[in-house]
Amino acid sequence: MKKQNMNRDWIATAATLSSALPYLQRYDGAIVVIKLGGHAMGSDEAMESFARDIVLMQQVGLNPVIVHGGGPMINAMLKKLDIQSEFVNGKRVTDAATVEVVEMVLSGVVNKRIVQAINAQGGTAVGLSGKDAHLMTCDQTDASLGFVGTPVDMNPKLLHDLFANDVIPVIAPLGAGRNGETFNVNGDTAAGAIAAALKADRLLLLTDVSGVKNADGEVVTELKTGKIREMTAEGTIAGGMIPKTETALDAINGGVRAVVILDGRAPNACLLELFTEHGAGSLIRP
Ligand code: X2W
Repeated sequence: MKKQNMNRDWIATAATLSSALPYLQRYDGAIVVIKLGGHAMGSDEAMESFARDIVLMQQVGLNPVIVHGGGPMINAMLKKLDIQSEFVNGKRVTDAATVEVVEMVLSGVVNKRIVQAINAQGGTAVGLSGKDAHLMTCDQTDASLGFVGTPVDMNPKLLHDLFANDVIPVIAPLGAGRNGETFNVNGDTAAGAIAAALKADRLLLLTDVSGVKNADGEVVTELKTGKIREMTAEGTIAGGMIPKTETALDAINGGVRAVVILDGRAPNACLLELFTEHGAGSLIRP
């Protein structure tokens, strides 16, 4: 009996692999930017599973790029250092002391945790921030927010060089100012700007919600950009979802083919989205 069950499992595994062929063909050589938010970064096991999915993507011919957040980790460190912090419209008011902590936590701790997790699965990841190789130059977003930056000049050449060498870039959302400043960039904004600069085939925004919900609270699996604008005007899209859908619209305007908002805590979320008919979350297209 036991042996029979086991046989069935293996048969199911082989069938799953076989059914993935059209998706593997469709995404061969595709550039997929994955935004991993701080709230979607769970336990060590969840990080291991995420890293495994990323290495698998690269192994089957995609070019994955990770852009991460780390808001909760920054909050924890600011608290330890007794530095107060507040958000205005989803952006952290960032003074000189805060931006040092943001860089230390994002580039130092969070970035390296992801790099190490990918490398442990047999991939080759390199950790960067928007400061490296002129990747992301920023202007100040608004004087009232301090060192918060808006990406204005992107240089993705290094990323293409890394793809050519089968290296997976892992990027912290910090940018350089034109006068030597360090700017703190919202993780979603940075991911959208990087995806647009790469004219990515997909931008996956991994969050802690299952997708864009309609007035009845059900996840809408496919939306056009016009529908997003309509639902925002009606107030159906509100709160924390607004920065995500705005990022999606900006990315699509910038030349990204489609954006998916999905729950990064679900097991194998990226694989489910890319390699199965079922998909995951909300797919947003032009
Ligand atoms: C964010 C950067 C990190 C981030 C911050 O300081 O928290 C701004 O708000 P999540 O985990 O993706 O939210 N920057 C300007 O975006 O993290």
